[in-house]
Formats: sequence, C-alpha cells, structure tokens
Amino acid sequence: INNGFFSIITFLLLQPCFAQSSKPAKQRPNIVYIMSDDHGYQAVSAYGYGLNRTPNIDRLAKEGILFTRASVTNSLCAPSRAVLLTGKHSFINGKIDNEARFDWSQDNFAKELQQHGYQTALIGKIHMDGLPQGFDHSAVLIDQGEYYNPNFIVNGTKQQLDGYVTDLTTDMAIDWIKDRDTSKPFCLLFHQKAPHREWLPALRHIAEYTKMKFPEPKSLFDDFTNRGTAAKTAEMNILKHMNWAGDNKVPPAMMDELGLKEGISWDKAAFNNNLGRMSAAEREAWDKVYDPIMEDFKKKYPSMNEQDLMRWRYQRYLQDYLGTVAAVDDGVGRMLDFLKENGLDENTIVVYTSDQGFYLGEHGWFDKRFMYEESLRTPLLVRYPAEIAAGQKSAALVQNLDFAPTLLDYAGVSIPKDMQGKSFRKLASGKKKWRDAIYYTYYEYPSIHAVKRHYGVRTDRYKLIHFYYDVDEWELYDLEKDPEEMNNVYNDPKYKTVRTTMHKKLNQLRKQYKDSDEKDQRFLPKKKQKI
Ligand code: SGN
Ligand code: CA
Repeated sequence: INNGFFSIITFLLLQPCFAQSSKPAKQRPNIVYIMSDDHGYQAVSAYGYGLNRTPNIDRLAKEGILFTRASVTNSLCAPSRAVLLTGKHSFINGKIDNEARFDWSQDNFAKELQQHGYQTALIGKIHMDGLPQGFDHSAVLIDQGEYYNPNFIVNGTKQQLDGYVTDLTTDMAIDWIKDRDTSKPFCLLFHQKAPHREWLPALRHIAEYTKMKFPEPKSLFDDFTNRGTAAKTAEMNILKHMNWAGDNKVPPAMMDELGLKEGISWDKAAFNNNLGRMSAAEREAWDKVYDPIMEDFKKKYPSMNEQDLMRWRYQRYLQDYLGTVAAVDDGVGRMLDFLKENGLDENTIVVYTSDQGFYLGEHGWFDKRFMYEESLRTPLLVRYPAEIAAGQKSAALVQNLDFAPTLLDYAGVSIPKDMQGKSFRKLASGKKKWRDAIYYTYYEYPSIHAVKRHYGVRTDRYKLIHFYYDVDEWELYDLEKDPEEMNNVYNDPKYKTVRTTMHKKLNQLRKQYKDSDEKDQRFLPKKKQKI
C-alpha cells in the first residue's frame, strides 16, 4: 500500500502543473509575434506559388504549422492591428478604418500579459496615433513609416535612425530581447513596415530582384464579367491606378518627357520624398541599378501598347515588392538564429503573419480591402516545438481575431469574456474541431482605391458578400468550382439552396458578433458624399 501511495505522489509531482508551480515564471513561454505589412501569402514560398523564395519564413512551416486559410476580419492596416490587440471585431473595438481613432484605453492582450508578469514590447509599424498602451517598451514608426533612414517614436520620443527600415526594426527587436529582464517571460510584437507601398527594397537586393521576371496571374487582364459594381469600380488596377514615379520608380522628369500622368496627386512627390531620404551613397547605388531600367523603358515606350505597359508595370511592381520581402525574410532568419543561439528556441512561440493579404496582379490589382481571397487571407505560420509538431498544415478557418485569445491561452492567462476570437492552441496541436464560418466587414469608403463598403461570410466552400452604401448588391462564390472568384452565382437558380443557407449563416454570425444594419448605418460618413 505504501509503495503504491508514494508512486502516486511521485507521479502527481511530475505532472506539468506541479512542476510549473515550483518554477512559475520560467515555464511560461515567450512570444515573438512577427507581422509584416501587406505581405500576401502568394509571396511566402512555403505556400507554394513559386514567385519568390523566403527560406527563413519557410523554416517556421518546416518546424511548425502553416495555416492555408488564415484570414483577417477587415483587410486594412490599422483595423487589423486593432483586432489583433483587442481580439474584437472592428465594429466593437471602434477602429473601423485607417482614419477612425483607436481608443488605447480599452483592454488589449498585451495589457493582460503585462498584468500577469510578462514584459512586453512593440517594435515597428502600428499605424495608430497615441502612445501604445500595454507595452513596457515601444519603438514605432509614424503612420506608414519610411523605408530609408526612417523616423521612429521610441517610448514617446521621436528619433531619426540611419539605415534601412526592415533591418533597423530587426536590430531593435533583437536588442530588446538581449536587454530584457531574464527572470520574466516576454512578449515581443515585431512589426515590419515592408512590403507596404511604395516598395523600396534594401540596396543589397535591388540588383537581383530588378532582373527577375515573374509569371503573370491568369486574371491580370480581368474585365470583371459576371462580377458586381464594386469590383468594376475599384481603383487599384496596376495599369490605370498605380503611380509611375512613386510606385514604378520612373523619375518625374522622365514622366514629363513621355507625357505620363500622375496616378494620384502625390505620385511625383512620393518618388522625391522616398528617394530624397537616401544618403548620397545610397542614392548613387540605387540609381546605378534603376537608371538603366528606366532608360530602357524610355526607348521602348513609344512602341508599347496598353497590354505591354500593363506587363511592364506588373513586372516592375513585383520586382520591388518581392525585393522588400527579401529583407523581411532575412530579418526572420536573424531572429530565429538569435533565439536558437541563446537557448530560447524551445520555449518561444514564434508567429509569422501579415496585417492582411495583397493582390499581386490577380484581377489586374494591387492593394487589398476586398473580401475576395487574396486580401481576405493572410500568411500564418507558428512554431512552438513544445506543443506543435513539425511540418503541419491546417486548412482551419482561423482569423486574426483569434490571436489575442490564443496568445493569452499559451501564456496561461485567462481570456477576457468579451474577446470575440477563439484560442487556436488546441487546433495547432492537432485537435480537429473548429468554427465552420468566418465573418468579415470593410468600411473605408469613399476613400483611396474606391473599394465599396461590404460585409460577408465565408465557409469551407462558399462566400456570400453584401456591398452597400451607394449600391445594394450581393455576390456568392463557389470557391471549390471557382477558386479565383470570377463568377458571381448569386442569381444562378442552381445555387438557390446554397444562397438561403449562406444568408442564414450570415445572419447568425452578425447576431453572434453583435453586428447589425443599424451599426453599419452608424459608421457611415455623416454627409453622403457624391462619388
Ligand atoms: C496608402 C497607400 C494605399 C494603401 C493605404 C493603406 N497609398 O494610402 O495604397 O491602401 O496606404 O494601407 S500611397 O500612395 O500613399 O502609398 S495600409 O496598409 O496602411 O492599410
Ligand atoms: Ca497593411
């Protein structure tokens, strides 16, 4: 009897909860949450699109889990960040678009971690006014931030730093971990500005990336047959709405020579401001690579038709966009190496994601905002060897809404009841049960890129979207038959039952998340603007 009694005691003492209570702080995992800006999953090689190589981000897929259908609830920068922090939809946390004020005084998961003994930091882009709350340390860019020699606000004080933004952000992220209090677990939000517009790669990458030629997406010349008004009137076409100087790097003087018109009013100013930030040596190195490309373009321009121009602009766009991704990937590699070299790789959860997806020429577009796949979905990879088996793939419908509860769950901090997301901790370690539908809202209209207000539901197979405000249009897509969303089947009699089921699902989600027509109305601009 005695032996049996003692072996039960020994067994109990060896259980994780007992082991944890003897060494509480050390056992709790660290968190390195890496989020870039506008990084479409098509530009992460682990997703298999073959556009570019991101060997370091791919390490997370190899050693952890890759989510193939992770999505955001509102495909725009600042709203996405507000959802990440609060675990609540935009219409609850109040940050519905890039313009709305974010109320930092509301609860966020970093505050919760801080209150439970974590040290926290936010480094890089946050795109919200006001001193970030919930962080022991913050070093954030102002608004969108700058690529070369950028300004940061370090704990409330503005500083101009010399160097390339992606590398500086990585340096600061690593230095903060180096300088941390080793008696406490940490949570670092490591947020890159890249690959946000206007896509200025690091000097070490420009020669290589400007020589690359990328395959064109099938829908590069999409004419939007079988789609609604919103897709037809959006202003994010690579040929018609991109900036010649700011985006494609055609010097303003050459634009004048060729008679090229500014895409938007700050087209030339963007070029001058962005390149004007470089030191003389940086500018010389830049011009050495870009001047010959532009001279070549000038020669060819007179004989180019619209299709040739679209093709040229698409290649230019991807060269610079993917060039900026290269430095993001270098930074992820440096972070992973640093964690390993310092014995932190086993007990640190590393997340890689983006604030939303991005169009890389699909439908002829750049930018995001729509509930269509390329901008709804976002890359998501998580490494945590203590719980997540290597080389996993999940098609579960996880969302950025779930980050706050998930990270709190891993940290052993109870999840506030009013958070709307769900922890995907168990899902990441193999449990199958998960939600069967996600809810989406978008509000920034009338505004840049002219993407109309909409909301919708996506299930495993179908997507139902309602565009409203100056239209009242419904779209339904069968993602299994039409993964590229080229054919709206809302009025197709064959889909009558699906349509009814999806409407029901949508109503149910709107109720569950506490959204309504009345709320949509409340967020409309005060005066109806003429578009
Ligand atoms: C800027 C960009 C837009 C982009 C928004 C929002 N134009 O206005 O293309 O959609 O930011 O991006 S630019 O000519 O100024 O670059 S977000 O990621 O911050 O939401
Ligand atoms: Ca963004």
